[in-house]
Amino acid sequence: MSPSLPNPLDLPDTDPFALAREAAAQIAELTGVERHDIALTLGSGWGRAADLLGETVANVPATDVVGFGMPAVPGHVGTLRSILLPNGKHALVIGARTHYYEGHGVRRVVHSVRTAAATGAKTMVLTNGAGGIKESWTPGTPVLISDHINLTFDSPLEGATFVDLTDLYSTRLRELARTVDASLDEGVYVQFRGPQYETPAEVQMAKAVGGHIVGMSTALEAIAARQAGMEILGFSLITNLAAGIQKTPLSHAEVIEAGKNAEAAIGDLLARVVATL
Ligand code: 8IG
Repeated sequence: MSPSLPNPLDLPDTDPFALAREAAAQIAELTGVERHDIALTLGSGWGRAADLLGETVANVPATDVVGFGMPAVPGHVGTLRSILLPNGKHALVIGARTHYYEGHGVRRVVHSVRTAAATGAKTMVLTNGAGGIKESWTPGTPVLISDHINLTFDSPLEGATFVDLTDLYSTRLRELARTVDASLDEGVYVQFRGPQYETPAEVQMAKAVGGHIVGMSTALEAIAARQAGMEILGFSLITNLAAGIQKTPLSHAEVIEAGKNAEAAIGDLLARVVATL
């Protein structure tokens, strides 16, 4: 898509589900893979996993697919990668996440998830880098997401669309993940709007309402994935302790560094988990 054209998702008459089906048809055309079985969104620190999952069949710049915007970080075009898993299934790896804090609205945030569903994917693996509230989690610890609290107070659902969110982060898939690594801890993910990190008081609030992980993604995507009928597996890489839990200020550089150090281990973990799905 040319950067000079408006994103159709920003136009009031666009049906986001019809656009997701259009995007899925383009992915089938561009990758030569008719249907995908599993989709993964790889967040901060998780990128290495793509190389370990299986054989890359095609790697398409996300901007070639309708509804996917230009990257937030210029020069870093996200890709949609089709991977043939050792078990013969096809995985779609989404390396182009639109964050809520970019301010383009929720339709853009969840377009990749809706597109993944339209490619045929029945399982959605959502990963992110995040801050930890539990002091036992040292930077570099991967944890399962057991539930979420959506502090954006926004929603991908439009109109009177009443969607049940019980067991949103599938107990079945968490149990499967623990067959690969029995030591995996889990926690409740709290999505803040961002892009600023929390104040220490906000972290205490998140803790008081039952949160264990703080981040800026995933919850809105999980709601859209559930609406689309997918089964969801969520992983956070704890790259830092949340503000005020750790005694030093948070820095993006520190977060990137922790992600890099953990990359090989969590990539291997994720590849092994995906092999069981
Ligand atoms: I990486 O501490 C990462 N992302 N909101 N808070 C929030 N998002 C994050 C954090 C954090 N670390």
